[in-house]
Amino acid sequence: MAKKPAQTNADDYLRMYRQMAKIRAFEDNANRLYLEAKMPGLTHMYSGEEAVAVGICEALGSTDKITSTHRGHGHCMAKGADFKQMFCELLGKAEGYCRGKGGSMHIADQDNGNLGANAIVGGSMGIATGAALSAKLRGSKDVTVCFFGDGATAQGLMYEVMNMAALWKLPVIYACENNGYSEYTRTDEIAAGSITARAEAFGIEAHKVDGQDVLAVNKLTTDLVARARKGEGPFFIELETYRYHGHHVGDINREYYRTKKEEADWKKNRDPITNFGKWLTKEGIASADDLAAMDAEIKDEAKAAVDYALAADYPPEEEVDAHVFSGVAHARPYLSGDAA
Ligand SMILES: Cc1ncc(C[n+]2csc(CCOP(=O)(O)OP(=O)(O)O)c2C)c(N)n1
Ligand SMILES: [Mg+2]
Repeated sequence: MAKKPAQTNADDYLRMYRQMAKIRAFEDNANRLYLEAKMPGLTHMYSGEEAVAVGICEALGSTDKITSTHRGHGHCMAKGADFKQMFCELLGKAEGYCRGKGGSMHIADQDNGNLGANAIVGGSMGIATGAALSAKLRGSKDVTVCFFGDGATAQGLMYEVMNMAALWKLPVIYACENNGYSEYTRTDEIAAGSITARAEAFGIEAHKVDGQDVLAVNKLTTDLVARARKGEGPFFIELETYRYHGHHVGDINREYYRTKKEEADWKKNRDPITNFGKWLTKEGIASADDLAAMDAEIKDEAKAAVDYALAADYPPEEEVDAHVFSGVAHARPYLSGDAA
């Protein structure tokens, strides 16, 4: 188990700010790559939710595990992923985390304890719970955080694994990112009752926290991680947050399901990066100029990584059936020109 630095000094706060700004810069570039038709497929932007991923992942050590979602870039970056490898993966390049074969929704980074994003809503819940069972059986003391959205609480798997995790006291934290929407539907139109009460029904201690407040998220998670290591888990956290973009990058006309005013209000009043920046300046930890310089440096770093990824090589044709688990029999004839 790698040590997690205590949240006690300026460096820790500045690292959290930097991580959130890096996620925002990553997403701004990913969105641009899509709009300029340079990125294959589509992607789901994490902008607006940065304090959730960063507050939680900053409470974890490098050997602790996470599982992620279709909206997973923020989780990957917060757990230590590198700009260049991330952009390479989005663009299908050989240097990407999955050699360009996973794309936006399947990025795994085992070296940093990221067991993978998952395009199946709720699909990572079984993986996270299994990882926690493995840690317990091996006596490793590692904790697993399972990220998922409010929409995933409609999946039966969640209730199966929470039952097991509670019975077996597994070191897992279920982190529900409640951004108010599941695709184009408001959560309150489809989710009955309280989300935390569902976890409590299994005897799981559940908390609700402001997901736009990185310090509140980090403080709560640091405490729960320490307790999970001592065998007091599992735990459940519901984090209230908001996605600034549409469900995915192509969802640009959103007024039929939410107002422009609602989006503007969240951006103006509850932006996690702006608000944390204000706190840092108020506390004398950084000046506005320091933060502006950091933002500019991160933007340059992101742009350089995009340029690098655009120029990088695709995987060679010969390895089309390497590192994948299906589709090989279908792909071969097309590549060789033998398909009817
Ligand atoms: C099992 C399954 N059902 C449906 C979908 C289609 N789908 C993709 S994202 C999504 C909504 C997920 O909402 P939520 O869990 O709240 O996550 P958010 O997109 O808000 O981050 C749906 C229904 C899917 N990918 N997997
Ligand atoms: Mg949602």
